[in-house]
Amino acid sequence: MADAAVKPKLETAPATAPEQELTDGFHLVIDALKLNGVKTIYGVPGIPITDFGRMAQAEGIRVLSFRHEQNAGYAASIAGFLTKQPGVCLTVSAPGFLNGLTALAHATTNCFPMILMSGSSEREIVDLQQGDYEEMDQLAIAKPLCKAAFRVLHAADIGIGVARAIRAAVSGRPGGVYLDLPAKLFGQVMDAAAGQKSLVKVIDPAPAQIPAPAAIKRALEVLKSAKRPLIILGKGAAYAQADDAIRALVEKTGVPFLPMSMAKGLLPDTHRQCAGAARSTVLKESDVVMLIGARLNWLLSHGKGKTWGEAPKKFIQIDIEPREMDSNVEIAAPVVGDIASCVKALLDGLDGKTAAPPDWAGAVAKKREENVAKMAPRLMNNNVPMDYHGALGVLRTIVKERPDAILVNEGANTLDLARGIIDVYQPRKRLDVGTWGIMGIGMGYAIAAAIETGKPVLCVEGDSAFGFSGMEIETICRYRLPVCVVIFNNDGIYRGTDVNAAGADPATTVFVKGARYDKMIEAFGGTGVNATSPDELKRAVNAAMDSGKPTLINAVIDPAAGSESGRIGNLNPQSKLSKKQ
Ligand SMILES: Cc1ncc(C[n+]2csc(CCOP(=O)(O)OP(=O)(O)O)c2C)c(N)n1
Ligand SMILES: [Mg+2]
Repeated sequence: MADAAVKPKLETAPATAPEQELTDGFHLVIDALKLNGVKTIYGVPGIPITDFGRMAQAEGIRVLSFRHEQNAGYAASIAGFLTKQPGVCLTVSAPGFLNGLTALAHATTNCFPMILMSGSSEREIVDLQQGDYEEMDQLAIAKPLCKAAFRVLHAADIGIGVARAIRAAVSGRPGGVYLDLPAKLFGQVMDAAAGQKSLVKVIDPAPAQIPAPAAIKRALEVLKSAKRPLIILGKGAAYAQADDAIRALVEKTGVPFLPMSMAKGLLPDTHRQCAGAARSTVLKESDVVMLIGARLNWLLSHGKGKTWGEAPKKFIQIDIEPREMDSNVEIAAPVVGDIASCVKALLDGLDGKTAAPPDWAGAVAKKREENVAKMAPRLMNNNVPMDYHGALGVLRTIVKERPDAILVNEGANTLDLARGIIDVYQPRKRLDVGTWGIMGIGMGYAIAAAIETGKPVLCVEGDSAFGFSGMEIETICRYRLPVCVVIFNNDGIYRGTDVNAAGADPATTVFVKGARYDKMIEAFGGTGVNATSPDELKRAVNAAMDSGKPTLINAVIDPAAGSESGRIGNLNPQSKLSKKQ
């Protein structure tokens, strides 16, 4: 069966040319992907792509089968972030496609290069709406949710279709691309040599975009005029893999830097210029802010309002997308180009007078040290039941001792507190909910992080967050991945203490009390541990990281310890009528 699927059926060659070697749509897609360096596909099999998955595997592409397409899609999206090459997700028609679509939209929002390749039903039937198996006009639905969408109808166009998808995903501002592959395409047969010739190797898929010298000069002048400068590093800066140049720019200027969540580790959080623990001070008091691959979206309060204080500010913004400039506030010095080229040009233009005034750098460092010292005793508490600080204090030490491990993090309190408490020491080691604050990235990210980097992965998950992708622990066990999942089990969303005063149903935010998530992984041969104290947690995580075996630790957290929506409770709409007592 598998053999029959792997080989193109030569007997279908026309009788007039029995010696002619043929290829088909299946193989042309595989060859096009391989030609362009795609090594891994994340997906879920089914009609019409089951044989495609088998053949791709047989041809040496790693095809990872998930339990739900959304998780495969998140895996592909983060593979794109980690590698700067489009992560590929493969889905079946209509329902599978829709399941993958959230991840495609997520990739686009987060500027991760990804290609969602989906099988689709017969065009003739879909377009006449005659009720085909899994009928859906997928291309039309995908279009508004991604950066680009393409459909290939002829085998001879597969090479161009794949090339367009790759280039669209990675060039300029990266994003999600949809590639529609109708069922009939896979079976189309053509001359093998002509097929081979039709393939396209994408040359220089993400061309450097060099900033204008005048833009660099303007940016340096604004920076030089600063009394209280600040650099904000976004995940675009992490994506750029311009780590040495960024570090050199920060260190040569002496400017305090604030890493956004997934930019943590570009320079270690323990770096003397890191203003992570003095965030509110630097946002309020800075007078010149240089944004490197960071957008002034909700995560930075749109660059205005209370968070940013009274002092007038000038922004320098480095971004590859010109339309990002002035999106929320005026940008005094827009620098449009790819981050590596822009940062290098700025470095070349530094003249020694661009350093941050020492009194400002000193004041920021002092504030940071005060805040770190204030937090320290809370992180050492050995309370039972555990609170977030006690449990995260343990994980903080473990990550310090294992700086090359990748940290995946989602939840509300579990996210916000872990982001602040767990220091990151190397670039691209912290992967989290991103721009949308999306729940469900956990297991997909963990799987892709392990596959793409070969490094051990530590997932710090709220119990609700984990539930969105929990079934993928089977996938983790099946592929024997070095993933340790720690579930902060506080019996619910934000807290486990809510009561429904009006009836017998549980409150909307609570789960089964005392649930034992650790038992889930045992069903698949993984290691489950129930940890009730920081000491137990520490032992269990260290054992998991040493062994590299799939492990799930149920960390029992005080159900009363969290707060509503973690750190972003202010975003909940309030009405005078419904205001909480
Ligand atoms: C896809 C999606 N659905 C729903 C939400 C709303 N939401 C935000 S945080 C959260 C779960 C928080 O609970 P948990 O993960 O247990 O973290 P805790 O605060 O309890 O530590 C939910 C459901 C979301 N962000 N994304
Ligand atoms: Mg919870």
